[in-house]
Amino acid sequence: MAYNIKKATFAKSSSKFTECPDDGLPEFAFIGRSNVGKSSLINKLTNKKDLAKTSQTPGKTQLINHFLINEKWYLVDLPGYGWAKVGQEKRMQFSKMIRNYLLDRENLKCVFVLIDSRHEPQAIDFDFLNFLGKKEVPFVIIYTKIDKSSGNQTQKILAAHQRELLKTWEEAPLRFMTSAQTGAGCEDLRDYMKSILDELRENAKLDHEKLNNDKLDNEKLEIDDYEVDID
Ligand SMILES: Nc1nc2c(ncn2[C@@H]2O[C@H](COP(=O)(O)OP(=O)(O)OP(=O)(O)O)[C@@H](O)[C@H]2O)c(=O)[nH]1
Ligand SMILES: [Mg+2]
Repeated sequence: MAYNIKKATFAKSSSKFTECPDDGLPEFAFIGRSNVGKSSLINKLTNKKDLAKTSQTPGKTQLINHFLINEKWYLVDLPGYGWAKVGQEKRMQFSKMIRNYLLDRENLKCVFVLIDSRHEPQAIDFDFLNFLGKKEVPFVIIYTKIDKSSGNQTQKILAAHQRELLKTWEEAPLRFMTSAQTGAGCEDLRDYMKSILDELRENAKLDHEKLNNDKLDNEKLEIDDYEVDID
């Protein structure tokens, strides 16, 4: 049965990763170029039109925004990345805030990298994927706005992306096709998040059992606190 998001509420906006919620709940972060549709997709996934602020003007989301889902985990809306001109060179730029968040946030379970399904492969997205790969940050790719092109056109663009991905990756990363307009792909995405949360719960259980088997002292059984309950 499809996994439902029954409750979604705004939790907190943070300007530093150290200000993010410290309750240890698992989370998934949405990142991608400005205007790619991060905030819109969060709203569609949660069926709440105005949960995350959206805008036609790029750069709307400036802070790290946490939304609490079913009171057990978070969706995180991040600012978009872009190019910055450094001297003569153009360099990929994302703030120290995002970098620290991506590299040091322990309860970040998967990064969703959003890419506009209408565009040929862009260096900035691939640079970002390579950065995540090098740093071993788990991620999947989410293509957005598939309602805006024909199926054929989207397939052509996707094939070009696939070729580009296979230049770097032995296997292409997991990919989802979505639309925040029609809701396409949202069910798959929610199910995917649930599968990660289930796995976390299983692992927490196994850790707990192992601790018991090892007859470690009671203090260590505080692992109970970590148990992930998502229903
Ligand atoms: N047709 C269509 N429009 C979309 C879709 N997703 C987003 N949009 C539109 O694209 C624009 C940008 O959407 P946002 O969700 O604000 O984009 P963002 O990635 O959060 O942008 P920043 O916060 O500025 O980085 C808005 O005008 C949305 O209505 C989609 O799936 N289909
Ligand atoms: Mg946004």
